[in-house]
Amino acid sequence: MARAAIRLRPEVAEALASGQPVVALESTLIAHGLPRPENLSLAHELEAIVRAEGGVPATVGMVRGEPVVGLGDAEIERIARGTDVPKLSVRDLAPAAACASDGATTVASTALLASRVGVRVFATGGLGGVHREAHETYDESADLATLGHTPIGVVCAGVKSILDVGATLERLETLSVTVLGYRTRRFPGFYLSDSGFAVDWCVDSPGEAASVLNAQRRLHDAAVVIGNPVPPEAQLDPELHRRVLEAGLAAVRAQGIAGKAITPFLLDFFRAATGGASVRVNLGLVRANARLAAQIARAL
Ligand code: PSU
Ligand code: MN
Repeated sequence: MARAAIRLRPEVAEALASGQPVVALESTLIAHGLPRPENLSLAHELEAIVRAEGGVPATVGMVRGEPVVGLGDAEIERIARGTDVPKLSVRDLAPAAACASDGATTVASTALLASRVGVRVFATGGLGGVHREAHETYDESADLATLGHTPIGVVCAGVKSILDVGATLERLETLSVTVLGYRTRRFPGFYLSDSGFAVDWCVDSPGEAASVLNAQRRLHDAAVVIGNPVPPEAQLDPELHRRVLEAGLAAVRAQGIAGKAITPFLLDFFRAATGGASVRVNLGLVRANARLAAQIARAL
């Protein structure tokens, strides 16, 4: 099947050709998940973290209709500073390409584009998943279905705690997505260290995670989620989290927020309601995930 052209930064293409470690990074987190200007400094910082661990960073996004694995610095800035950069899930890639749009890629579209060109590890914050009112709204992130048929390792702090975590784990099981805890048997809870749910498998080192990725590759084409929890001392206070989430979900209903606007709305609601504490947790966990992803890529 002919595939749409994906542009690689030359350094990324060389690293892939010579088997050097490459780590994909997503851009929706940058464009829609974090306040400005921290979003741009984080985007650069994540690339520096990957380099410090001996890896080559490849931030993924769309520039003037071209899907890119390995945005240049000016392109990262364009996506971080742009005022109406659309959030592109997999189904949005084709229309955005056809109208030469810029765009920020979600976990789903980042994983897909990165895996297509041979990148095997990807770092993000928290996966999308089943929303709490999904029994009425059917709102389930395309992240889940895409990971079910995309062979890549995704280092994350679990799924966003604004979601129905139990239902999301059930869907990941149905979709045959492997879920590992990194040095824990508890599934991480994004802003919280522990989501309240257990995982069946645990790895204790980057080498062990790499062994699972290597074994998975010989078996079938689904993602391996590596859940890397925030340390308990760095998590958001669970009681504060509970209260803010309740208020945030009420605001979603009252203001009629729907579809792909819900996740960015709730993340920003948390920022405002926690006086920025949620942003500090989010920045910290994404940095930790980029570091671990680079260590795993090196161990491959
Ligand atoms: N992780 C974060 N912040 C984010 C996201 C992940 O720390 O903003 C983004 C990812 O791009 C993920 C998206 O794919 O949120 C989920 O959006 P939705 O629920 O609309 O599928
Ligand atoms: Mn959704």
